[in-house]
Amino acid sequence: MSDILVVMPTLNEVDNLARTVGRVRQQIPHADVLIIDDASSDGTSQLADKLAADDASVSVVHRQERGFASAILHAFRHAIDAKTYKHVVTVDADGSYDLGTLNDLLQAAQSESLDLVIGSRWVPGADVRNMAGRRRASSWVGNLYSRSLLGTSVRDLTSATRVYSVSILRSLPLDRIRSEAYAFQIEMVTRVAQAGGRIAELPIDYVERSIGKSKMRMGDVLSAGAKVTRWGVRGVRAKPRERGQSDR
Ligand SMILES: Nc1nc2c(ncn2[C@@H]2O[C@H](COP(=O)(O)OP(=O)(O)OP(=O)(O)O)[C@@H](O)[C@H]2O)c(=O)[nH]1
Ligand SMILES: [Mg+2]
Repeated sequence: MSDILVVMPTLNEVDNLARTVGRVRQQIPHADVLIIDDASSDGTSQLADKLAADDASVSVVHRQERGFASAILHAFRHAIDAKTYKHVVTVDADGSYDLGTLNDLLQAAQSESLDLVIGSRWVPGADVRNMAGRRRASSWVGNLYSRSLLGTSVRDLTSATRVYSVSILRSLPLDRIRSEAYAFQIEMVTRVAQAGGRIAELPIDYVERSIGKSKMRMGDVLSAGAKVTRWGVRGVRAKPRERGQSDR
């Protein structure tokens, strides 16, 4: 059994899933891959079952509920409960992030005992292509705003390509996390930092998805902005908590 779990949430990614699973298997052949599909209507569910039938390291969870964050949280709990995993790698199925450096992220987490390694689009060395001006601006401004308010130096707080140590996940109050989408990614960085986790960013190339539809909406951007503002005003910081200080 592997000590690495790669989680891939899917919602209608039939044209992207097999390629993305292939990329992951190429990069980290010894990892277990967990696809979490929320009743996709385009054949993704059936394709995921086929990929799992053909490869013993791939498994699928079929859920009736919806939610990107709850899919990732499901995998975190699974990794903690299994007791054999040391790292959880999160990847989108849509192929936007270049997974050619996934093994570098994992190696950094393993060799430098990091608790969160972020594949970052906004550090030197990363190449971001095909991203419409408005999206680019909103990612940039959103990151700058969140970074200043939460007091962190992380430059890509919303990247979905990450490696977490299971030991840090175990120390987090996962049941209390209610954010979705971008806010969820920002909250995870904040929680890891508060728990004293060691965080690093490595550059990752990114090409905006060309196949399939994005599930993220303008509402997700606005709700992340509102949440970060609320956290900032309440004094939430992405920094190690002092003794006796509550986590919210
Ligand atoms: N299980 C599950 N997966 C989801 C859900 N919503 C999105 N996903 C998957 O999560 C990943 C990220 O979703 P995207 O729509 O690509 O969101 P994004 O990458 O932030 O936005 P884009 O930049 O527009 O692609 C993809 O693999 C989706 O299929 C959901 O409700 N449940
Ligand atoms: Mg995407």
